[in-house]
Amino acid sequence: MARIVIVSNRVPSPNERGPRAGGLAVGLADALKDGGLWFGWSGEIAKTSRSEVKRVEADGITYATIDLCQEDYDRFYVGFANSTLWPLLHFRLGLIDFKREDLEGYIEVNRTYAAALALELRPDDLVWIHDYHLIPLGQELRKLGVKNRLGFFLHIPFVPASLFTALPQGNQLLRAFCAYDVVGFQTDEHRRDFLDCIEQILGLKAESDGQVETSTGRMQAIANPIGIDARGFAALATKAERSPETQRLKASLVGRALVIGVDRLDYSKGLPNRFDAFGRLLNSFPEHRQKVSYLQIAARSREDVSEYQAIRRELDRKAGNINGRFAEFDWVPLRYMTRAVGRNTLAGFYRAARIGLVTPLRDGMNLVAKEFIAAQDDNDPGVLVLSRFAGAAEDLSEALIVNPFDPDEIAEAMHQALIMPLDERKDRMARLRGRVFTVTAEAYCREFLKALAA
Ligand code: GDG
Repeated sequence: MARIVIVSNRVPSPNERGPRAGGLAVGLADALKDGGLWFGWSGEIAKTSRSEVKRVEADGITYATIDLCQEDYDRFYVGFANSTLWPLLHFRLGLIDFKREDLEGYIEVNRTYAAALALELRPDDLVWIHDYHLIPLGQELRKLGVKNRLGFFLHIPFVPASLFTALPQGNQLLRAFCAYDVVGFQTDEHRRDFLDCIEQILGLKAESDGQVETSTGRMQAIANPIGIDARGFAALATKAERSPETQRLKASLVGRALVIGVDRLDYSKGLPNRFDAFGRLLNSFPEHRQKVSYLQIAARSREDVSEYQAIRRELDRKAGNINGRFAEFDWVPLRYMTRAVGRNTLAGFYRAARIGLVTPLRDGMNLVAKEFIAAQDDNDPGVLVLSRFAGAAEDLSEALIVNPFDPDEIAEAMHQALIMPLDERKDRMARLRGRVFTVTAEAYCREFLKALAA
């Protein structure tokens, strides 16, 4: 069997047990357990220029990492990846802060990664590259003569051609996709938008099965939704129900219904609208006052990017307004924290919640929606309120699907969830669980690697 090589911007440390150790890391590590290689950035900033590749072996997997220097980090990561590509591919043209030197830094870092990775590769390795930081990596590997099967998966959305053309030198980036044998997207909508760009901007013809004849060979675009380790997460949640943290949370609710939101603190996640929606719930449906508590965990991320500082200030203000307006001396309606909590704790909190609020303005998939579902108690499940613009909505139609741009609609869905009879909650959740336990992290890896090996 061919060796699997995974490349991602951040390589998890083999011993990562911290609060962020996520399901995808588990799913991918599983695909590598027969002796694979995981290559990428260490997460460290080197003091001078780029350093050598560092290798650690654990459980049969080789983790090979490289540091970035400060200038690379600023131009590649903070700059082009997170201040141009991230807003562009989340439909937020107004937030793009493009600089030519950032694009140059982005290409240079990909070139450096390619040079280091090429030395690690064996002829029949299957190479699977992840996400928007590394789009040109396949093309840079090809320039070095690498002939291996190369796959790429985009974790975030893709945009229609009319938006993509806003990207300076976008043709160059689109051409970089053509160096891969397989390009994967979370949903069929993202895949279609990508193929439209290929046709309209590059003038190439896409077949109905997503195959594209390029100047150097064939590329196939596939839709392959990511999932979680649903069984593992369900077991974690059942166990965490009795944990001291979950018990403390339940005691603090004194019988009130818990509404939970869990997101990286990111403008794509629709948090201001969600806070507004909660305010409108308390205003328009006063019967729920003092009967619900909304806990929003919004772990800080990308604090070097100015837009992330702005959203944090906005949320601080909105949270203050809601609590100032509605709180009673013995009831704080909104609990808002920007610290990450442990994964076990999170699982127990999801299980204790009556409503899971997942209302991104755009999202590739959204794993929180799937974790919330996996964590529920079949006998007394909560209700998922889900944005129609999360990739997850393509598959999870039994959630209460909302337009995240309309806080009143979110408030109405929360009201509907709070009064929903037990039988309907059970019925909806049983169907949702059927999907989440089928489209798992393991199935995602298997399907992608099958397409790549074909
Ligand atoms: C990208 C795409 C796509 C969050 N806060 C805490 C915590 N988390 C964990 C969640 C979940 C993960 O982080 C977030 O995953 P999402 O899928 O919701 O979102 P992104 O980070 O934006 O991920 C997204 C994903 O890639 C995978 O393809 O679904 O669309 O944007 O696992 O649980 N975990 C812990 N503490 C926290 O405070 N332990």
